[in-house]
Amino acid sequence: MKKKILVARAVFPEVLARLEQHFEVASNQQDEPLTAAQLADQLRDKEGAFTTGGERIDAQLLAAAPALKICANMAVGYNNFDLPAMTARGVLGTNTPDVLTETTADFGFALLMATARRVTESEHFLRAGKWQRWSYDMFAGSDVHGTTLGILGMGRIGQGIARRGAHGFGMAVIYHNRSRLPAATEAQCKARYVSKEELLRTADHLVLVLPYSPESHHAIGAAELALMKPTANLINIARGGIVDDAALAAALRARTIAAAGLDVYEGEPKLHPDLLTVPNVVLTPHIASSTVPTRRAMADLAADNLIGFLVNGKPLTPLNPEVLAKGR
Ligand code: 8YV
Repeated sequence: MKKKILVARAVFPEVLARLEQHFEVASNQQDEPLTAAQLADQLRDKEGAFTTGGERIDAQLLAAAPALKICANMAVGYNNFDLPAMTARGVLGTNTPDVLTETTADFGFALLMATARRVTESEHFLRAGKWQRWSYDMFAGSDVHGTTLGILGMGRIGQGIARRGAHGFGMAVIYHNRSRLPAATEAQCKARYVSKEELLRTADHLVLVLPYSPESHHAIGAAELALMKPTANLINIARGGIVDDAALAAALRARTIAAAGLDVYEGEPKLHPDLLTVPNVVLTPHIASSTVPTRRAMADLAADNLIGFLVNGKPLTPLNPEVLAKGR
């Protein structure tokens, strides 16, 4: 008898077909996000769940899903998982590291450059039919090459952005992280470790790539923004909630920083209304990992985790391997 799983959001049909070879699959190909109550109801008799960052897995949901053994997230971030609660109930969590690193670093750089060079603001101007003549300071932005790139959160994606900045654009790279990187990694990235305060005060372009946790909630708020240079740009490809979006919108409006590039938002897909009216911000809808090959690789890895664990007993990228040690 095939085990039952839920695929909580729409996914590539090829990946769904592969899962159907191994499991009895309930899928949400119509892609209506499930409420917490609908998710709990759907998971009542399931052993596995294919989730995305939008599905919250917490103690309340787990209590309603007694058969659940694994939640395979199609994301590297897993702040939608209450991992201690999952571990307490013997439920394995898996994520999709590595397969999205370079693609996401590419996008971090794309957003940095679009922000510095005012790409979307100038396109809106053009589309609105406002371009009448050339002028010497038209959409004059910030340089990227030869400036100082600051990175907050120096994991795999942060290192990818550092390499691009240092080797491709001759940027001086500084970073702050919970722990300092080994000297060899710092050398590869040409990155220098600094305090958070020095990072904020010195960076011309500050890129946020740290995971969301209660400790990183509003890591960038009014006080931190006040330390940044008035010419600096802030890029957030990490998670909504790391930046206090109201404080950021105020800083952008007052031009105490030059501009921001945002891919993630507090309470997304809703945005703080002020972010929609300030001109000096580039806004994208959480697409940093979204290339066809990378999203496919993420979906494949999430599927491989389900098959690996529920069929063969061996998940590829477990987040709480202590569950495996318990022999469940
Ligand atoms: C996903 C992400 O698109 O991997 C992550 O952590 O933020 C994105 O790549 C998103 O989480 C949907 O699952």
